[in-house]
Amino acid sequence: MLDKLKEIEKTALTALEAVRDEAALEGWRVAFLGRSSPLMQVFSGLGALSKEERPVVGQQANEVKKAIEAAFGSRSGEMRQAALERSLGGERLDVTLPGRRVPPGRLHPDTQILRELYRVFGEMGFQVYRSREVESDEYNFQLLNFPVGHPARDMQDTYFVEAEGRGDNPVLLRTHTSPGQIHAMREFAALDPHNPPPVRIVLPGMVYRYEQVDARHETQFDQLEGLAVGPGITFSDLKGTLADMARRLFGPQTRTRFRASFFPFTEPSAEYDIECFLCGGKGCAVCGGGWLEIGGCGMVHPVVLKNGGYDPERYTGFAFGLGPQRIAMLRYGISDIRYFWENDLRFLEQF
Ligand code: FA5
Repeated sequence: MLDKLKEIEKTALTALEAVRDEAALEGWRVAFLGRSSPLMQVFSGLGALSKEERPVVGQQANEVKKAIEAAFGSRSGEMRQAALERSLGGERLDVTLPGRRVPPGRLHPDTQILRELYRVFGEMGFQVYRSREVESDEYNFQLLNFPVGHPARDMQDTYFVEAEGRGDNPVLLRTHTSPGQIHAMREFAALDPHNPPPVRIVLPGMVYRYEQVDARHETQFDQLEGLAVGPGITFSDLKGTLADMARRLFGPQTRTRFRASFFPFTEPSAEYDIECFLCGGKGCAVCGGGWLEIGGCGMVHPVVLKNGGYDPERYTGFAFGLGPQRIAMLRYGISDIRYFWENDLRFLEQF
């Protein structure tokens, strides 16, 4: 029986050398490893052998089976490789060569900081609300209490898209995210015009201004607007919310300050600064004078509340407009805002 097994192995391996294609290989597999192959018959006949013979023959049969299977595996691997090479026009494919590293993608620092801001404000109960980038003069200015010809419009030099035939309501690229306040309030107020629900939202997005570009000013940048409207909201709520945001982003020791300012759509209004912790408030390339202006804010003007569908006798609210890129500059120690949209990999790969 042992001789027979040796013979089976020899015949199988010799026959394999003559195999040239997939069909022949399959035929060979059926002949030497299939259910009615001589080897399998040895296995099925084991029960008829004597107690002494059975383990010896069984072990030998297993070894022959392993050898035949290994030969089948390597032959079928060779044939697959040959087929691959044929499909590549005869080019040799070295599967042992290490692959070429594809550098992993990463999030732009601006996206990273925006996501962090969504998280921080989300923890405080604010929802993200998206509004359009192409606006009308009415929404970008008039409903926000900038009448036509008002000098405060000079604060935001505007790119117009279409002016002809539109009188006092040209189409423009929004100069700030504040027009989203009106869209949002109107949408919320429409849910229940006699009893509009409270609003607590942040509105992210690109804004455009015809600016003199420098280390802290771009012509295209983004803002994160915040709006909270409800009965009894006060300036303390605004201060608490922004101070808390800075501490959640930069740590509990972060110092912030409010400076009185003017915006037609808030009263009172303030600028909001964070002390530059890169230089400890001494003044450096990132902040300029020790504090970095992060945003404008204030209590929503009664005219704006009314334009949004909220009765200023019953509701008050606060709003703010932050510069996420300015926040990212502080967070990562970036000294020039122009790096953000230059798409220089040496800059982007650092985040
Ligand atoms: C405004 O745009 C107001 N809409 C903000 C506001 C909203 C006030 C709600 C009150 C209530 P301002 O022009 O100051 O304000 O811009 C707000 C922030 O955007 C600035 O503090 C700064 O962080 C950022 N910013 C302004 N101009 C530029 C610019 N050219 N490049 C980069 N960031 C800018």
